[in-house]
Amino acid sequence: MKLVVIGIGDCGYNIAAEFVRLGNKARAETGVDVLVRSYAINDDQASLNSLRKVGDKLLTIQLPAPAPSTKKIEVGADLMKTNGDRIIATMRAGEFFETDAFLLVASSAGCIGSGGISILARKLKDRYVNKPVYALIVLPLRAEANVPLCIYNTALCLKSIDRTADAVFLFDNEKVMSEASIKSPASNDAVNREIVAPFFDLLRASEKVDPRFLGTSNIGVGDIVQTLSGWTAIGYGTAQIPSSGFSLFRRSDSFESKGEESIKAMEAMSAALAHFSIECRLEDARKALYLLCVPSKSANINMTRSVGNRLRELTNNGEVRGGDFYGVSDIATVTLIASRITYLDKIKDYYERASTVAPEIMKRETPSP
Ligand SMILES: Nc1nc2c(ncn2[C@@H]2O[C@H](COP(=O)(O)OP(=O)(O)OP(=O)(O)O)[C@@H](O)[C@H]2O)c(=O)[nH]1
Ligand SMILES: [Mg+2]
Repeated sequence: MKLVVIGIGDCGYNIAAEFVRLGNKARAETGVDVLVRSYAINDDQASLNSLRKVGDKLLTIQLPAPAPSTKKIEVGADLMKTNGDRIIATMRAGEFFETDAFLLVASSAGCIGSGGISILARKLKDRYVNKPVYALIVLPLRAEANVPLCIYNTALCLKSIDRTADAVFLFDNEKVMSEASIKSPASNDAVNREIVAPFFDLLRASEKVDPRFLGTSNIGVGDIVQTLSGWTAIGYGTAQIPSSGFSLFRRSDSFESKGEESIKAMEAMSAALAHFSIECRLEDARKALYLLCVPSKSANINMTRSVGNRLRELTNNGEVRGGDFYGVSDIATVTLIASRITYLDKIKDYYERASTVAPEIMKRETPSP
């Protein structure tokens, strides 16, 4: 799948840059292009300048800085209403022909990104009616999550992007950080690497890869598009496959070794389930997708079936798509997507708390007569 990634605000532009690195890795390892272009949109010229070294797949677009009065989401939305058409005009529309989908990225708690993302998503949807527009939203850390403005911006951002984008990938900063054992929130780069990592196999497997990498049942761009809808979580996990030179008497095609390798696929699946980008219950997901990547010498059709059957069980017979492809290292990797999730504790909590803090925010922001 070929993406145009558009990052808005600080968090958005950092992740847009990380997608460039992911695109470079996909080209180097599999010879496929999964990133058409990344755009980084921000009001801070200095930070945009610092992205120049990322390479020419990343283009930066500057927004005028809003008046420093407030960081309310409405300010970011107004800024994008005024500048959105100019931003789209500066993009290389000729490249959108080969693009399968747009992926817009922002944090929910800030102002520029959280306010701008739904406005830009709407403009892109109106202009490119047949292209899916997906969003990737980063939810705040626990330490920030009690700040009234942060709750207010997050709830409004979620409400508006849910109405606009075809699917919304949710990433809980707190969950990503703690599961990757990232010590400090200052290490945004490490968090951002964790955020883009689950997209690697997914994007490259759905491209026309070298036949060496083709598995027993391949997924295509259509499978991803058919799966993605509404609130979406993504995760991936790995398991080391014992090398076949391990024992003199072990044959890699023996019944025992195939059984052992299937166990490794299930182990990678368990790791993926534990590393979803947001806490969710799979029985609340109406759609799901799995992708298994194993070295070709270890592959067998039962592995893929086992992963698919388990996902069907967990989603209560939800609409499940999936497939496999071959990697080069002795590792089994499982990528999982849970989509059209009907209930998420985190979202319910933000919506409830926003109704409590909204009057206070309004009062604070209304100029006295
Ligand atoms: N994962 C991740 N989170 C980030 C990053 N930068 C900021 N955040 C989170 O994003 C939120 C703040 O939003 P920003 O993206 O900085 O805000 P903005 O869109 O630039 O808007 P302003 O408030 O006007 O600066 C906080 O919850 C931060 O923890 C990043 O590079 N990666
Ligand atoms: Mg900012």
